[in-house]
Amino acid sequence: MKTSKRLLILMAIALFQQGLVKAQWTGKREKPAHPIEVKFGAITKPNRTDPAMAAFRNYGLGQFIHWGLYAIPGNEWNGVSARSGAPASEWIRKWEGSTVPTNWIETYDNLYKQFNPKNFDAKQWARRAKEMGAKYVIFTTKHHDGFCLWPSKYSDYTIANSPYKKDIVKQVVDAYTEQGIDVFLYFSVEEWNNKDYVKNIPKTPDEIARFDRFLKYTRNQLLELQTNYPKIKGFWFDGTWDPSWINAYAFTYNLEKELRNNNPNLIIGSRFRNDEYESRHFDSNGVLLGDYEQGWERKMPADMELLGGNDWDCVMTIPPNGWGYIKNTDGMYLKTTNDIIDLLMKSRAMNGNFVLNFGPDQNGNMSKHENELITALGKWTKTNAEAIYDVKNFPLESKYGYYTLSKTDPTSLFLTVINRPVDGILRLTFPRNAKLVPASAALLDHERDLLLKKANIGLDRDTNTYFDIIVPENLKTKRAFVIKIKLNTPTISENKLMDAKI
Ligand code: FHN
Repeated sequence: MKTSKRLLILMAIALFQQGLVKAQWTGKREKPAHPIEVKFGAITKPNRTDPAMAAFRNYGLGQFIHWGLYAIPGNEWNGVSARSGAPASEWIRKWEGSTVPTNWIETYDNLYKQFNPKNFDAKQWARRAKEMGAKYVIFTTKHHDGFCLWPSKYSDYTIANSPYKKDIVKQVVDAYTEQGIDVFLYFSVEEWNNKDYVKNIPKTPDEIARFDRFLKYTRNQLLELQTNYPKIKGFWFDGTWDPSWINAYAFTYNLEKELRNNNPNLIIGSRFRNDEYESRHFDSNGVLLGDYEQGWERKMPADMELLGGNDWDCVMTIPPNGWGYIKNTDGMYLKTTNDIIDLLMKSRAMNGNFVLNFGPDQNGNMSKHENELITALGKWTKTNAEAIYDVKNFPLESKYGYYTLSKTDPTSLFLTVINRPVDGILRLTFPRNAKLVPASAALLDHERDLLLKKANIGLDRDTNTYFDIIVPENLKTKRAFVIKIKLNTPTISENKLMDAKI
């Protein structure tokens, strides 16, 4: 390598190590030509092959639930909206500006005295999640406000001290597990109202002592969750961005090891910790820190290249933002069933899971829109299950929608049609030298066979070959539909034809 290029790389590493250049959350990781020594890097190997991770890869659809004290205000207080003052509904404690109510933080921190969700029925939630087609749930045990939905013996700010009293986390874990839905516990490290929490790197003896207590407290709570709820499949960490936590890399490394030793099948995403150079999600050599990439939040990777072959999931809100309950959604765009189907199948086509968030109200009810989505999505996922679960990426793209390929039968290809062509002809483009090409097609919903013809559009020096699937004119669609395409080896006559000399 030329000296100047080497110099540039060394300078970049030096800036990175000094924290002057920070890695982005998501995006393509270039593996450096000269990896640096990383002591607190990844603990597990990328693309784990054990049954727990194999199950993760097949989940397809997940449900996220954000539930806590923020459900009581529902993004407003005494009729005044927090929209212009709080970053999101579950962040309402951080309400600032001209609209914030007097003594707001005190009011918020006392909301636990009224948390008594009279309609909460974990079994009903779980039944509905199953109906929707979710195979895993991520449930907030504790969000940034620090309120614990389980009776933690390490805090007084818990459900045990609310009028409701009963352990909500236990009910969720049991009910979802009973429905065959795997449970992941969301856990925010950052705590806004914990006196021991220090945001910046602790410097004074007092800060050092406080943050040390906070780290012990965090460890205790995580071990407590593991002990109380042994059925959980993983943790979904959040609030791990503050300099104090980033600086505690040796502690977090050991804690991850401990959690994994307690349960070798445990799944932890890339948000839990960073390496000794402040590199989050990926270590300084671009290696994923955790079992799957966990940075795709309210955004979807544009293409497979960005994913670098890592496992991943995308978590998504129904409104543009706001994970907790929002009483008044007037004027907000709420994603529709068709939007969700599009995002779900886009994720599946790129080997990822799609996780849809729900924010129940203070009584434990889902909103009308959420309920409608569950029902409509459930209908769709039931009909099209073959295209959603147990599938993987197929290395061709389609302008009509998304391909997914069965993992168990490499001759079963699915095309989710999002964009129905005006002329009713879905023209599939395959490379001329493809070993397997479309041989027959059928609609998944009606199991109706569709006409499939070979097309020859005679482009000069064309390296592709074309197959037309005819969509019947009388097929009424208000949602995307899936075509199951059976693949087979090309017939000899086709090859001959395509090879004909002129
Ligand atoms: O700040 C939180 C936010 O409230 C929400 O919990 C999301 C869910 O992915 N995570 C954080 C932002 O990254």
